[in-house]
Amino acid sequence: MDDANLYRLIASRFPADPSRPVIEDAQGRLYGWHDMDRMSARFAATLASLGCVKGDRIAVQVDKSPEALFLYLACLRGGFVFLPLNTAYRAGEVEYMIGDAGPAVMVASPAVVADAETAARRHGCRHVLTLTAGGEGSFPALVPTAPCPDVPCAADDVAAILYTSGTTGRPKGAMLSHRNLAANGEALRTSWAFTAGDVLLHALPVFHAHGLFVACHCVLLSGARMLWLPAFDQRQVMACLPRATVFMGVPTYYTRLLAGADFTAETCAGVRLFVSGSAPLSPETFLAFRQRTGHAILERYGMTETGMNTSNPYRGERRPGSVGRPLPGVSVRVAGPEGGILPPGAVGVLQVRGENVFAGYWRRPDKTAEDFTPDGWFITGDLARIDDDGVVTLVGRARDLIISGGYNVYPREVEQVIDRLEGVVESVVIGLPHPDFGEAVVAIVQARFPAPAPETVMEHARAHLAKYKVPKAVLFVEALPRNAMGKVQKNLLRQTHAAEFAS
Ligand code: MCA
Ligand code: AMP
Repeated sequence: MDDANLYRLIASRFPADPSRPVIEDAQGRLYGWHDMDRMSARFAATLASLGCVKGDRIAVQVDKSPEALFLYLACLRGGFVFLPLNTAYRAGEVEYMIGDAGPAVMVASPAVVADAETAARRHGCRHVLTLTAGGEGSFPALVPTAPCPDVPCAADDVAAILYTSGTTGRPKGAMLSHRNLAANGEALRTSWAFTAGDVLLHALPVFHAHGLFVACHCVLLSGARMLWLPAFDQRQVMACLPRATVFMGVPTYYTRLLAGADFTAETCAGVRLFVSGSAPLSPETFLAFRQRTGHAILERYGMTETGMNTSNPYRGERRPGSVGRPLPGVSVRVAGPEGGILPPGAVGVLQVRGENVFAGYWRRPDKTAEDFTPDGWFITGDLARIDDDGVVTLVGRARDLIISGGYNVYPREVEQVIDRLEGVVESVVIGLPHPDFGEAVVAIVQARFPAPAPETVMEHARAHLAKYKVPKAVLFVEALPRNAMGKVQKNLLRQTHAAEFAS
């Protein structure tokens, strides 16, 4: 069997001098490629010493650190399945995912380890260990008793499971294979012209596809280097940008940078490429950024299940409001309501095919089957049109989904939580335009007397949901507007309250 382990591919791209830095953290600490190789080997050996074997899931809910990345690479090396969890998830959200995925080991930050232990006990996860933002904790303190496994993998072996919510409100684990990750990483590296001379300013979280795969794989497959910030902080980003050649972010990062009067063309003098994705980049932001800096932000489009599908060109016109053409190896088409394929210019649901498309949802063959056409295309749920020249423009979503600051929020999940609160008759959750987050989560509540205060609704949501899902406003109505079928008219509510966050 050919070894398709993604780590093997990464190792083949190490620079000739492996002492060259691959990561520089916010404290100025340098980590060479050989340090990354040694640390990931040690972590893989630690997991093997704990009894983990190929295919075991390793749940990781930790703050961003170089060690968090090394733990991901350790999972690749050992053939373990990396299962990253957002540190914002609350106990109930984590418990569901742990119960569903059945990890053998969980590595958690000290802030969330108590919840992790409770979930682990209930679901038979054998080991819960800690990893701090400073790279310390009970996991790195373990001394391995086994050698680094360095397990050969088939291309279809699962490398990672990333949970992504569904319209039902229950997250599903998207299984990404070594082939999926390698194919997408290579497509991005070549399309965006990464070389060993690049310095990527990395400010994204590493528990989602954007920060973990899109950003890191471009660097790890090209021998480049990263300036590794713990999170997006406008001041820190401003301070580091002059040393970077590439920056990637969600649209909120760009609007926040533009909000600083001291953010100028000079700040970006050494940058060759700004990439945006995860949420729509408004043409206003694109134009304002170009005017201020001279840079046309390159917008691309993807999903957890597929990695990146389309991208504006590295060389050539980057069209504001469009997400460009399919990446090498990716095919796209648009289907009508009956499933028929539509001609150029018509709006329908975008479908995708290619080596980037995931292997299916973990233990959910029913859901997997629902999301693929009989001839094997993945149904994205995004509404799009493809113009004559092959350029894709997203025009909306067939799914009821809010994207706030690059994070997906499924209204049903939030409604279900709010509806459990005493005094609430029914809630409806919508996304409204927001100057910072693009869209903000808002709850429209019909309550009985005495109605709970908006702050009580938010408090309640905060206790059960990650903070980014908590409504930024709670509005009360006498009755929810319904159509003849009795269905709540969300469009009407969106129109009525469109100016809620107008600045
Ligand atoms: C934090 N809060 C948020 C968000 N983030 N609320 C709504 N939307 C958010 N995205 C909460 C905070 O907990 C806080 O709550 C309050 O809002 C204000 O916090 P603030 O300090 O402004 O937030 P922040 O910590 O600066 O974070 C905002 C952020 C961050 C920098 C935009 O959310 C971020 O880095 N987002 C990137 C998401 C991402 O990587 N997405 C990729 C998904 P309180 O006031 O109550 O304390 S992968 C994907 O989508 C696909 C594959 C793709 O195409 O990339
Ligand atoms: P996720 O489930 O977090 O992987 O989010 C994937 C969704 O993010 C896609 O289905 C799109 O709706 C949205 N998305 C990603 N990139 C873009 C973009 N450039 N413009 C608009 N929406 C995007």
